[in-house]
Amino acid sequence: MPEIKDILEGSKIAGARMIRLIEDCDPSAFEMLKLLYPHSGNAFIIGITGSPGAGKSTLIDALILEFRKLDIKIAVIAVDPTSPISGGAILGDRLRMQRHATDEKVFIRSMASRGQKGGLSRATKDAAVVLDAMGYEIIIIETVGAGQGEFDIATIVHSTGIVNIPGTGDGIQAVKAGILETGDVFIVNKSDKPGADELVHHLTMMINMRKPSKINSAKTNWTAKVLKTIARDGTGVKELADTFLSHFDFMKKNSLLDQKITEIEKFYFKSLLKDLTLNKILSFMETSEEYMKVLKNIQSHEMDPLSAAELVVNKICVFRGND
Ligand SMILES: Nc1nc2c(ncn2[C@@H]2O[C@H](COP(=O)(O)OP(=O)(O)OP(=O)(O)O)[C@@H](O)[C@H]2O)c(=O)[nH]1
Ligand SMILES: [Mg+2]
Repeated sequence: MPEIKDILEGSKIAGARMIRLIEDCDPSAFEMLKLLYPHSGNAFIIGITGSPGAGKSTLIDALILEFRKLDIKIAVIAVDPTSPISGGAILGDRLRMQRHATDEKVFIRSMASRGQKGGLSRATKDAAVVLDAMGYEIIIIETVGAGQGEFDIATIVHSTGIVNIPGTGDGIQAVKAGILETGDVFIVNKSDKPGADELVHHLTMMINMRKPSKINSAKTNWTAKVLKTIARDGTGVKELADTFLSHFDFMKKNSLLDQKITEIEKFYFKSLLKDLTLNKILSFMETSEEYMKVLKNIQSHEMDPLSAAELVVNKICVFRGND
């Protein structure tokens, strides 16, 4: 069992063990997270997302190099929401960033979904809390896809970078998947390939057509940036690192960061509520005679399942609101 003290002192072994407990949905992780939480809240969390093979890991590897030049302590979590068991992609992620493994101020960890009960986004957020409490100043989360399925990276990070590649119709897909709204930085990677300038142009046009946020005035709205990179040789990666840092500064100066943090915490709190409520309901179902009675009534069509579900929920949940 990892010690809280060791995690707070930044022990990589203790941190890795703690993340393992989170992955395994170990109940002790929950108790430890309670103690770690007050020590978190200092890191800048970046999400890097994009289609499989877009070059996300190669790009993050190059980003680590740039952030290290600024002596920033950096951690990376590569998330694999698709495969239930850590597969080839994760191994690839690890290999691509291997050269940083011996750097004391770099921490790289892969996370597989392994049928997370609480959803992958919560487990990833939990892991980010651990890394934050360990003292990492920047945390990068790599994940495939954006705005798709249950795992929306933008709900748990401060800044979202979306990796696109030329010649794949990525620009059009971005519009379809609705990710234009969530991206803060659009990266046209593999710009050594034909069609990069067209994609930059296309994305810029799309971003200019984005509706300004209702909450902020146009002046305090961040205009998403479009950058060209060649992750393989590091071209454009310094500019990318600078753009993320300036986005962070911009958010801080315009009170957007507090707003973003509130959104993230609200999402985290809601997903915790959902999980805890579900657990309560499930354990009630396993033990209650009343549940068996309700089940029989449904089977015999004396009661419809909708009313039965309402009955169970109302019995268990003391607080009831409109949300
Ligand atoms: N030509 C070219 N190839 C690149 C560039 N960046 C990455 N690649 C190559 O693209 C392939 C996939 O790179 P990864 O970094 O593993 O891509 P990924 O998006 O992390 O992939 P998954 O995690 O599997 O979704 C590798 O063979 C890289 O060498 C680039 O800028 N130009
Ligand atoms: Mg990868």
